[in-house]
Amino acid sequence: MDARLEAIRDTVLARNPGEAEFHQAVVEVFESLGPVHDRHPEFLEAAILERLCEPERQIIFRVPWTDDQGRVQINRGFRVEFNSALGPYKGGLRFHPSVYLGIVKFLGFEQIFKNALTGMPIGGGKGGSDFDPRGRSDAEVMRFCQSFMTELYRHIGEYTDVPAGDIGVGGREIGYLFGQYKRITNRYESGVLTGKGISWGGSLVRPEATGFGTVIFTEEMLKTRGTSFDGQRVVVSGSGNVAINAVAKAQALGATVVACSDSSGYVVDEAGIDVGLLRQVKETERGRLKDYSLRRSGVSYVEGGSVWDVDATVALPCATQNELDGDAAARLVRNGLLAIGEGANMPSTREAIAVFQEAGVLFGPGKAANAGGVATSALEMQQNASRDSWSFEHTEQRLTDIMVGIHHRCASTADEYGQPGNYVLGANIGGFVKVADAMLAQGLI
Ligand code: NDP
Ligand code: 2IT
Repeated sequence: MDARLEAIRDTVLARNPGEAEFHQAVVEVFESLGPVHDRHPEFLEAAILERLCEPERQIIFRVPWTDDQGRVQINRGFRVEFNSALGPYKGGLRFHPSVYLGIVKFLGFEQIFKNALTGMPIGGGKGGSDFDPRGRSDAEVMRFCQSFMTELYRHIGEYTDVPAGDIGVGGREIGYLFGQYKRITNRYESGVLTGKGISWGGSLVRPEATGFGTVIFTEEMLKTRGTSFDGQRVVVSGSGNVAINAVAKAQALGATVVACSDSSGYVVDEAGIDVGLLRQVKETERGRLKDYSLRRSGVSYVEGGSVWDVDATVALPCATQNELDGDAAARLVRNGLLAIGEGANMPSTREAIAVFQEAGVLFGPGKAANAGGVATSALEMQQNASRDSWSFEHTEQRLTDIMVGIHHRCASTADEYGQPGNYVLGANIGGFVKVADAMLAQGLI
């Protein structure tokens, strides 16, 4: 890494102790940015990197609520408003017991560059809570969401900060959050949240958008090698919103998805995952993946273990950060992997990325490959602002155009900087330059 950037990196890491995931995300971006600073010394003079790594605002709050037994429960809520150079802060809320400041900051930092790559007018932010929705009743989830919004509402707004979903936050939670925001503010401000229900301001294709977009981006990568999803053998990790829709789109393009997972284990279904059954088990019944294997013949379920033991030509990690390490990457490469598209945020460790890149595997990093979700959130904001709603076909075409555009931006930036095919470099530089230019233009703030 460039010595000037090393010094800035060391200061950032020392200023933010104990935030391993944030450190990882920062280091990965810094490793790409040396050549940009050779061309643009003005970015260094204006301390763009130092400013980018310090969130504009960080909010941490108590979330008190009562469970179904009447016991008082206390969780911690977060919203990190990272960067508003390109638009209002935009990014999801994650409800998972592992959530702490380091995770919210890594996600918010990545979001800045991802959102820039979409070409839409959105800044970067992220939030969430260490609340665990698993095993909670709808009434408990509602009381938690109402309490969470009772603090959050004063910090957000359609021109300020626009949250959406992430792990543990889907249509049900966005509904409860929106209801409470409306009740407190007495305003039907549709553009304050995205991922809303279709009858009350949501956008068609938003539920599918992240998984669909990941597959569209990966298809563009495959095209550069003269191939496509048609006939590929695919493994997907996770079985939530992103994973299910990635499975659906990959199979629609002619691939066979032979495995997917949850945090308890994975299924292998050589005939190809039955998306209808998967949706029924995971979305409608909120069940476990094991139930899928019990309801379909020819399916094996492996408790624990790693889904990356299953050989594949295309891998789509769609669960969580650092779920794919160097050993798993080496195994996938030995088993004939051609391409990997990250549906999740930072699912591959730095060691895994190095293995993929050395092996010449097509590697689409999350901040590019999974940008379809937030891009379609921006389309939802557009529809809300014009009090309009678009057809599925029109919205999906917009999503496709955006993903093809992101692929082009990453590929052409990698070419421009003399590293063709390096999508990590292309995504980091492509996103960074856009934000840095806007920050320079807006002065020292
Ligand atoms: P969901 O909550 O719908 O699903 C998450 C899935 O990942 C579940 O199968 C879950 O298994 C599994 N999972 C979560 N945490 C862990 C863990 N610590 N270890 C093992 N498995 C885990 O979330 P999404 O599908 O929305 O999000 C998945 C990923 O995609 C995340 O990285 C998110 O940041 C990213 N993403 C999401 C976007 C969106 O629009 N929703 C947009 C862009 C990126 P289990 O049920 O057992 O917990
Ligand atoms: O990581 C992400 O991009 C998301 N969770 C989606 C954010 C959004 O605002 O739609």
